[in-house]
This record gives sequence, C-alpha cells and structure tokens, in this order.
Amino acid sequence: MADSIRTFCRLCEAGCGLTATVEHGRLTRLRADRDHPVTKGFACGKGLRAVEVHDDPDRVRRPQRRVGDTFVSVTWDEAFADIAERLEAVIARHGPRSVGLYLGNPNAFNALGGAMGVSFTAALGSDRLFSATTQDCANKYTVAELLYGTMKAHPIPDLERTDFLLWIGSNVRVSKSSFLSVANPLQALRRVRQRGGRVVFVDPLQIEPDVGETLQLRPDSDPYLLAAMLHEIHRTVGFRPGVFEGRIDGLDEVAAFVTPYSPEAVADVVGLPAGTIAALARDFAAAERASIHASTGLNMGRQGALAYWLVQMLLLATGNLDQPGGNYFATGGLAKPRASADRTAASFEQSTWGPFRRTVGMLPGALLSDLVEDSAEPLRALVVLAGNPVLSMGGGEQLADAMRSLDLLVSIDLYRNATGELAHYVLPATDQFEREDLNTFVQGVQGVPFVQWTPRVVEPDAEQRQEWQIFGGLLEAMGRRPPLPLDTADPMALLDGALAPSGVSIAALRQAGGILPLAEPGPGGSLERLGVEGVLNLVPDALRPALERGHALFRELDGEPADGFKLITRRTKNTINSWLQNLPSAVADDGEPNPLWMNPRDGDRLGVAPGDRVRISNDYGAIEAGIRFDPRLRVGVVAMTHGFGNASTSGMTRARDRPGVNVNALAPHGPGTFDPVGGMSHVTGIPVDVRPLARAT
Ligand SMILES: Nc1nc2c(c(=O)[nH]1)N[C@H]1C(S)=C(S)[C@@H](COP(=O)(O)OP(=O)(O)OC[C@H]3O[C@@H](n4cnc5c(=O)[nH]c(N)nc54)[C@H](O)[C@@H]3O)O[C@H]1N2
Ligand SMILES: Nc1nc2c(c(=O)[nH]1)N[C@H]1C(S)=C(S)[C@@H](COP(=O)(O)OP(=O)(O)OC[C@H]3O[C@@H](n4cnc5c(=O)[nH]c(N)nc54)[C@H](O)[C@@H]3O)O[C@H]1N2
Ligand code: SF4
Ligand SMILES: [Mo]
Repeated sequence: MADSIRTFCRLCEAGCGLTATVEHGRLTRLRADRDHPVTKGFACGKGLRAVEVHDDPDRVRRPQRRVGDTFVSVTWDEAFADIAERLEAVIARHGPRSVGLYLGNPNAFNALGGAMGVSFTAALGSDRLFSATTQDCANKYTVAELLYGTMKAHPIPDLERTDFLLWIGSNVRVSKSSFLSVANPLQALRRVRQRGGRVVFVDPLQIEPDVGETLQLRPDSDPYLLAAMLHEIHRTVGFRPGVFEGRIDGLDEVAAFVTPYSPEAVADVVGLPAGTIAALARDFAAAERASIHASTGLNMGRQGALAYWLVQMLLLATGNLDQPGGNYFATGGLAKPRASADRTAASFEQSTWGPFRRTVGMLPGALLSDLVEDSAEPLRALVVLAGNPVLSMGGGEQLADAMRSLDLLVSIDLYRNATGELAHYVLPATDQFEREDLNTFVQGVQGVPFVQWTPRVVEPDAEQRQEWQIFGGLLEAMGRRPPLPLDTADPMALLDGALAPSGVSIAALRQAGGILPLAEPGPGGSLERLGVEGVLNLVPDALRPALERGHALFRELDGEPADGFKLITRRTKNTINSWLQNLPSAVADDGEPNPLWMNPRDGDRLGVAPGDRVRISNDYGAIEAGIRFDPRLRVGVVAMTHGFGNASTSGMTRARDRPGVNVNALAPHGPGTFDPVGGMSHVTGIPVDVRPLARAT
C-alpha cells in the first residue's frame, strides 16, 4: 500500500512543496507537489534527491563514540551519561562559558531544533554561540536591527510590479537565492523582463543574459558602487524620500558619507566605467518603480553591513521603500519578537581581538579558533548542531586543529561529516522526513506568504532522535530541567504563541492539510505593520564604525595591484554547502571534484589550459586544483565551490573517494579579518596567488 504525504523541502529557501510516497513505512519517492497553491509543482533535482540522503547507508543511525581513531556505537543512555559527565568536568574546571554551540544552516529549516540548542546552552549558563549566520547573512540582521529596530525587517522586491530590478550577488538559477522566498525565482525574474521591466545583475559572474545585463564588478567592492549611485543621484536629481519625507533623520549624513565616492572616484576600485555607474544611478532614480535584491555575494564581502545599509539608503533616497514595485516588508506568519534594540556604541563587546557586535546573539565565527586557543577564558567544549564548521568556515587545518584540541566536541548530524570526524561523539538526528515541522525561517520574506506544516513522513528507521529530545536528554543526564520536558506530548504546540497573531495554529494547520495562506496587504504601511513607528534614525551610533572603516578600506582597495586574482564562491546545482557530498551527483563526472574556474583570458595570461593543475595560495593557506574555463567570469576573478575537502572524512565514504579541496583553507580568519559591526567573516573577494603546476597530458 502506497501513501502519498504532503510535505515540503528543507534544503533551501524556495521551500518547494513535495509529495512523498511512503510504502510499508518507507519513504520511496519524492515528487514536486503540483497542487501546492504557491510553489505549484516546482522543485529541483537536489530536493527530489533528498530521498538518497534519507536512505544513505552512511547516515549516522546510532550514537557513536570515538575510541582512538575509530568510532563505536553506543546506546543513547551511555552517550548522555558520558557527555554529561564531561560537560560537568569542563564547566567545573573552566566555567560555564567554556561550553559553546555552533548552529549550522539546516537549523533554518527546522522549527524547533536550533531554538532548543540555544536554550540548552543558556541552561548551562553560557552565551558562547556561533553559527553559519556570520558566514552568510549576519550583516542583514545587523542593519535590520540598527535601522528598523527589529532583526526581522528585510524588505523584499515587489517582483510582480517592479519596472527596474537591481539583483546583486545572487546566482538565482543555481541557488534560488536567500532572504527572498519565491518558488522558481528565475521564472519570476523572466516575468519582470516579459512585462517590459529591466533587470540588472551586479555580479563578477555573468548571470542570465536572457533576463538582463550584468555589471561585472570587482568582488568586494559593492559598497562603493552603491555609494557612487547615491552620490550621482544626490548630485543630479537629489534625494527624494517620498512617503518617508519627515519620517527619517540623517539623510544629510548619508549625503556626506557618499560625497567622496563619485562614479569617477570609484571606477577603478569597482572595476566599472564611471559612465556606466552614473547611468545606472540615473536610470534607477528615474524608474517609476525600482527595487533591489541583494544576497550573499554582497553579504560576504568585507563590508556586508555597510553595503546592505547603502541598499536601504538607495531605496529610501529614491522613494522606493514600501512602495508598489519597490521593496516592502512582507507579511509573515510568526510574530516578530521586538526586543528593544541597542543601537548605541555600548552595543559592542570589547575583547582581546578588538571590539565586535553580536548578531542574533552570535559571536563572530572568524574568532572560533582564537576562542578555543585563548587562555583567559577558553572555549573547551563545543556542540555542533547541523553544521560543518571545519569546511564551511575559514581556517582550514588551523580550525581543524582547534577542534581536535577541545576537551569535548559533539556533533549532532545526519552524517559523520568532516567536523564529526574530529568529534568525541556523533549523535544521530532525524532528517526532514522524520520529524514534524513548520516553514518558520522564510516567514516575512515570501513573495506569496503562507505557513506550511508537515507531519512526520516516516518514523526513524533506527535510533535517530529529534534535536529537542537530544538536548532534553543531555540536560536530564546533567540533572537539569530541559526547557521542553521529554514527555511533552505535542512539542510543535510551542509555536502556537508566535502563530496566534496571524490567526494560525498548529491544530488549524493540521486540519487544513498543512498549508494556510496569509493575507498580503503588500506595500504601503508594511513597516508599520511590523510594529516600527516613529522617525527612523538612518545613522545610529553603532553603525558609525562601519562608515569609518568604509573610508579606510577604500584607500586599501585603491592601492591594490590591478593584476592580482580575487577568489569568489561558485555554488553548483547538485550540492548544498557541504552536505550532499556523499551523493553520486555531487561531483561532475570529469575527474575534478572542485576545480578552479577562471576566464580563458586569465588562462592565457598564466599559460594554463583546462585540466592543468594550479597552486592557489595566500597568507592563510595553499591548495591545489585543476583548471576549468568559464568566459562568464570577470577577468581577474577565480571561483571555487565551498563544502569540498573530505579526504579524511571516514564517515562519508563516497565523498572521501572524490574529496576535492577545502577552499576555506584560503579564507581569512582571526582578529581583524571580520566586520566588527556586521559580524560577517570575509568570504568573497579574497586575494589569492595562482601558479601553474604540472601540465595536463
Ligand atoms: N568559502 C565559502 N564558505 C562558505 C560559503 C560560501 O559561499 N563560500 N557559504 C556559507 C553559507 S551561506 C553557509 S549557510 C554555511 C553553511 O555552513 P554549515 O551550516 O556549517 O555547513 P553545512 O555544509 O550546511 O552543514 C550542514 C550539516 O547539517 C546536517 N544536517 C542536515 N539536515 C539536518 C537535520 O535536520 N538535523 C541535523 N542535526 N543535521 C542536519 C548535514 O548533514 C550537514 O552535515 O557555509 C558558509 N561557508
Ligand atoms: N545549489 C545550491 N543551492 C543553494 C546552496 C548551495 O550550496 N547550492 N546554498 C544555500 C544557501 S546556504 C544560501 S545562503 C543561498 C545563497 O544564495 P545566493 O545568495 O543567491 O548565493 P549564490 O547563488 O552563490 O550567488 C552569489 C553570487 O554572488 C556573486 N559574488 C561573489 N562575490 C561578489 C561580490 O563581491 N559582489 C557581488 N555583487 N557579487 C558577488 C557570485 O558570483 C554569485 O553569482 O543558496 C542556497 N541554495
Ligand atoms: S529549489 Fe530548494 S526548496 Fe526547492 S526542491 Fe530545490 S533544494 Fe528544495
Ligand atoms: Mo547560507
């Protein structure tokens, strides 16, 4: 007997509806949900292949304990008792703050998991939290908090009405983007074009030429392109905030900040002709309805907070915020908690490595290995929840060594991944099909808002447990009270409070078959609906260091040699960060798991051809890879995919057989490398040296 169960994909923010076929209690097939009112039968190959992860013989199905260089299966009770004892010992010796938690990306798609991890850490008395957020989007949370007073305020482009869409740092076809949840976003961009609207991509890689032109800027220069646009707009038509007139304070300071950045002044740093920048600015200002979407390409530069703030300033200064066809704050199904934001200089923490500001409670990930090695108040135990910092963060072997040196490293995961390989314990988590869930993360950034609940599609086939049960079990073993007692009958009901203002409840969702649409009043008053009232201070004190640093880094970029290479990321259609690496599809079948991509003109300059091997190095590390050409890349820019580098990952046997290299061995980390305001690591536009090795035969 086959059952069809409605569920949704939790790999990326598109959140595609899926139909799962279950036969004799086993998940046998996934299909796109054609009857889904919003995602309407859209799904990609990765999402449909999640069934291969679910069934992967390499999945961790029982708790594992390290014994020497190998791992043995133990019972949950044994694991809990031993981990509890080790945690108590670490706390007794070094204090509660010696215990930390790292939250990986899949927590975004797990309604209870991450929250329970944070509660666990708090219950132990620690505030040492790290997450993929500071590799990804911390700058956006920071700007939302500083500018709008709530971390949840992220104005999305009104794709169905805009005349002019600036699409910055997002390879929409491959990744489906971030902080904008639209089923089939490439199709949505095509519709803008078909309607007669204009789409301009800002990216070192040419993006979708059939949809719009790409301004192929130099990586890590977005703040200056945006500043120059504001400069030109101010010089020509002036700032016209429209409905925000009288509701913003500090526009003159914005003008003062952009004064030095005329299109001519930034042209070399940005790598675009001054005339092109000026025309872009004037066209943007002249468009009836203009909008912007900026994603990780902008976030991951050294100044993600400054760049994202300038995006907001462009929208405000041209009267495109909260306007039809501009950007607006989309409705979400979950109440936005509004802790009063500290926007003063006092919101920075002082440390041995200089001041920094936490974002969503997270410490800068770039300091992870320093905190382990710090003698004053070192991190001695780390729980990694659905993450793989050893491959996803800068540091390479140094970070791996720091992880190895911990008194206790616990990984809660589907696989014994590269981080789990170094752990004392690997604890098996249920996957997306083995737990009930809700699409919490995308609330407030959906083009068409809806709340979706999914039942557990199948029971775990062995000893996998949900994260809330794992943290609860650990706390009980330590004689402490879990925030969610282990006998809780309906843990999902915990979300009812946050859902209530939207008139939604878990019970109503269950009854409705999973999906409840939300009314979307759209632009016009959308900021007020978030609870944001009064005058917006455009230049809060906590942001000022980002402006000052912006001036300093401009001088640094301006002084750089013009012929050096800059390394960026290239996501591929078959991988999600590091975690689909064990599937046969993760590696292109041409013998090179993770090549270095470059423009053929750079190949000529270096005297290398496709297949030749090169050494890529900088102050942080050196790796080797085979060359592939891509004429769509800007000259001087090279690209690799992150998440490879499993040569020693014994728990992912197929990934280990074709490991590729870990590009994050070249990523800056440590003091001075991260954005003190936005918390982001420096992930894109990394200076590297590329040298030919042996010639391919
Ligand atoms: N150079 C470079 N580095 C980057 C990036 C880049 O563009 N360039 N991108 C950055 C970005 S955007 C991100 S988000 C980070 C990602 O960084 P991380 O989140 O640290 O790494 P992932 O590879 O996503 O690892 C996720 C892990 O979660 C596990 N997992 C999946 N589902 C579940 C679940 O339901 N429960 C549990 N417990 N585990 C689960 C997977 O098996 C996998 O091992 O990487 C960042 N690093
Ligand atoms: N197939 C696949 N899909 C994914 C993921 C994956 O690993 N694989 N990861 C998921 C995750 S965790 C995330 S956060 C989202 C990310 O989704 P997006 O933010 O859309 O990320 P990408 O598609 O990698 O696009 C980043 C773009 O930025 C460009 N870029 C690089 N440096 C710069 C720069 O300095 N300035 C500008 N303007 N552009 C630059 C790159 O060339 C690239 O085209 O994708 C999600 N979806
Ligand atoms: S686009 Fe994203 S959400 Fe949709 S099926 Fe693919 S991976 Fe899953
Ligand atoms: Mo991400």
